[in-house]
Amino acid sequence: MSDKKSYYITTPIYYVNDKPHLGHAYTTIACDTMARHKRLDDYDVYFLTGTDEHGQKVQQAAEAKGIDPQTFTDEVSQTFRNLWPRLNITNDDFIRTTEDRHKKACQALWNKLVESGNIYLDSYGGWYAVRDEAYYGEDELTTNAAGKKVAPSGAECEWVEEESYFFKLSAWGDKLLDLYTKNPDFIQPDARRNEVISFVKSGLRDLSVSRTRLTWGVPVPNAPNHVMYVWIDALTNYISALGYPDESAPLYQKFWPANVHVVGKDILRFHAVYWPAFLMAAGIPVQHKVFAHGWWTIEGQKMSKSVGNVIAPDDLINNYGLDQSRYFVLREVPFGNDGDFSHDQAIARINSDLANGFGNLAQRTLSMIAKNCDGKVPAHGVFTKDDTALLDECYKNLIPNMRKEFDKFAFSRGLEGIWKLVNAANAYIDVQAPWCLKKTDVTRMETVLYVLAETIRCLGIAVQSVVPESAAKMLDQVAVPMDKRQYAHISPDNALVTGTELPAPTGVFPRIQPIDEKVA
Ligand code: ME8
Repeated sequence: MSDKKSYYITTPIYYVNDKPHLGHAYTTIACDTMARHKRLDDYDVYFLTGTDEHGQKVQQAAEAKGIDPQTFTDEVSQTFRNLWPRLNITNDDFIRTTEDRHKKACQALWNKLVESGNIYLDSYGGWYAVRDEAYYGEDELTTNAAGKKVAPSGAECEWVEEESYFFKLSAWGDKLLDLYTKNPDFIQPDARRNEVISFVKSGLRDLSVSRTRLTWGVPVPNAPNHVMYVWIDALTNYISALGYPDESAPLYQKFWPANVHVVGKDILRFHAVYWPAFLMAAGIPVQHKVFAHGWWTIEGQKMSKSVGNVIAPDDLINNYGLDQSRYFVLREVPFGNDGDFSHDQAIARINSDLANGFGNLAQRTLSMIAKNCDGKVPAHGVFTKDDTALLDECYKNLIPNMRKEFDKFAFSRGLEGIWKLVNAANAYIDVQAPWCLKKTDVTRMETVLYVLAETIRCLGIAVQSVVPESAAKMLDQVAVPMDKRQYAHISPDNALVTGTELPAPTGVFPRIQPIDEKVA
């Protein structure tokens, strides 16, 4: 393995009780963007996703379909696995919790927790929400119209009483608070961090970590009638995929502790409280960060099957195009905030930034080069102040500004910055008016087109993590070799070479017609 800096990023592993939708696509696209960004910035990246296949919720979903849980999970897991290439997701591995390598890791972790005195047998009586696969305290619950106890998430709870192994979570409160204090970036965004800190400060109860009423789970070592609580099983995926319990495994050595677990805000508590507590108790280093992003609603409503407004990832691709969808979800809503998906906003954003912004810039420049410069990178004379101002933005500011934002998951702000350069380049072409220079000063026209083509090269490199396919097309059109597409190549040393033959230009970001117009 190389000695480049390492970067390990994970998505949640998704439940297989249902098909993938916009929410799953969103987290995975964001992680993919970060993984690509880091690779372009010369990191060795490991990017993990997968499926969470045990637990009561999955068992019930299989029973409802009348098939055995393994057949059921094989099928649904495959729909996730098939989806990711369609969204151009570059995960390095796909972990399933029903794999032997994973079960082995869970049992090894369990044994460590037993050996360190953190697990004891008792009996459990409490409220459990199957939908959330979570236990709740009486004080957290409300009662709905049907008289059922309801968790803060809206999920109905049932009273569960059984023999159970417990994890001594109550002993880890101070250590967790210490962890958050020493690592102020451990939980991001900051508002979420405060939420977790007050939850921990309010006092932690020991956690029931095994079930006897369920068979669909990882067996607890030496306790044949117990299976592990689905969350201790699920969280372990982050290390089982790296080869744990073999701590000398090359992937484990290189990539653990993870740089970041990216999750939705719904499952922050599991990642920022339970998981680091399990790890500390087992003597395993804790991940560096948890980033909890916000929640999408659809045209102001919660996404739900009963409302019939669930957006399937394929709908996104069919309606807007893949890169357009990736761009929209990352640009429209600051990562961390909740967002509302609106069809009109999607079209407006895609048309203004991609079709009229970047697409138009490339189209105008490249078609002029095709017609007036023999389809080759033009020569350039001495650069004027305006030329240098634009090129300096590319060479000196584009990547540092973007890196500053992307490294904090501030994709929206990072893209806003990149589009300032797109707009500056469009303003430059309007002011320089190469179509007029064509008649008055061909040498100057060539210089202007050179500066624009070079700007397109730099922009194409910069946007690859967000719109990979379109950026590749853009870079092909200015004939950038495949091995010259890293951020480090945005420098005058790698500038376009006069005389290089360019392929015939083709539009990269078409204007999208509103769906009603398409039908009409
Ligand atoms: O919780 N908006 O799996 P899950 C944004 N198996 N993101 C959304 C979303 C929405 N409306 N809906 C879902 C689980 N998500 C566990 C995880 S990890 C060790 C185990 C995304 O299938 C978001 O990332 O319910 C959320 O955290 C995740 O899907 C929940 O997926």
